[in-house]
Amino acid sequence: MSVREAASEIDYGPESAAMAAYFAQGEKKALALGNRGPIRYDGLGNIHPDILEAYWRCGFYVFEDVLGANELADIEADLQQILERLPREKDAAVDAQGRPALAVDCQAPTLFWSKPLGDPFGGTDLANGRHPVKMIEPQAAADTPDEVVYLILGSLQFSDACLRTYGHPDLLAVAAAVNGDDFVPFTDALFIKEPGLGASVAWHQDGTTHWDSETWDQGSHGFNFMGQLYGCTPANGVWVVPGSHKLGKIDIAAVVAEAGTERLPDAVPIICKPGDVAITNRQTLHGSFANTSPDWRVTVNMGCHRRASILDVEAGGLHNRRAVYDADRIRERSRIIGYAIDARRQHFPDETPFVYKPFEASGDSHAWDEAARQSLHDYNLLDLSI
Ligand SMILES: O=C(O)CCC(=O)C(=O)O
Repeated sequence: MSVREAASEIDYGPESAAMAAYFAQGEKKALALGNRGPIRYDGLGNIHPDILEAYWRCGFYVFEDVLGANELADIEADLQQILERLPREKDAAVDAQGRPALAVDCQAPTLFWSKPLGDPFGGTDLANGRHPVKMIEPQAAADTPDEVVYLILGSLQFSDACLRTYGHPDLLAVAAAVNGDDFVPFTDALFIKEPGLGASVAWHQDGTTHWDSETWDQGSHGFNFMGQLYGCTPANGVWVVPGSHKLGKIDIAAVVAEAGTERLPDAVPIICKPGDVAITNRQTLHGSFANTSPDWRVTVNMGCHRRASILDVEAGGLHNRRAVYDADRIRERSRIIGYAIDARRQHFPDETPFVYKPFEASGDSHAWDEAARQSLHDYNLLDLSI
């Protein structure tokens, strides 16, 4: 069975017409921003300055056609395995076939559940209270499960294909151009927004640490790459308020109150085809609606920081336990970059692999093999959440 089996559209009840108009207007505005296209380089081999200008202006950019058909097929095959191995219900130790379920032996926060079309974080104190307003929770169909997994952290331990995407040389070149040659990982995730089931992620800004820092700027809290397996639409994708990453900490409750609706008038959807990869500044005001559409949205999410934003900073809470991120922890967590590059080199031998400058300088080398795969169990205990 393909994970893409069709589902029927769920509506927003009395809000349906307003949602449809919002989606249509948002899409039009998004496509006029001038922040999309293939990853391009200038004559010196640097990421093209026009791309960086548009990214810093808007707070997001859509890189088109980054992942080819074979790579997408590999990700889809891994996704299928992951879905089959999920606990058959929340807190179950086994999957639908009675086998030990995915992640039951993980200590790190790994599987995130929600009621169908719910908003598990909005209007709660969870995640340092960063999602102050609840989104609309449309009524799901009667025959849906009580809860579904919509987010998997530490996802690279479950998918070689996602690991290889992480090692994509053009994406890593973008990471270096935005966060510096010594960029570091943050967290990795799969967002799974199943049609008629997928939860919303209420409006929020991601950062928790540097808002009041003297050195705060528009890039202090890094970015997320969002690789799209099936593409994303206004109905199932992430929405962003362009330019909001420059504004500092936003009073989100006040913004929603002033708008009189969670359909924030300045927000636009990230629109992608299968194989496009968006980059989104974590300081932008962003969120996503419950997936009432008939289309799957599966995002391979790869977070990335500036080393200077992390080194010797004490933080944590949502993705990992509170800790001071010293150089040893950063080096250990950064192994994933080395493994990803090597896994990709083995699978795509005709591609020129990315050279990660910190490993070139330190002489660290990372061979992707079975022992390395085993060593990734629970690797996200060392996530670098700020
Ligand atoms: O993919 C989504 O729906 C939400 C993503 C998000 O909020 C994030 O990556 O910070």
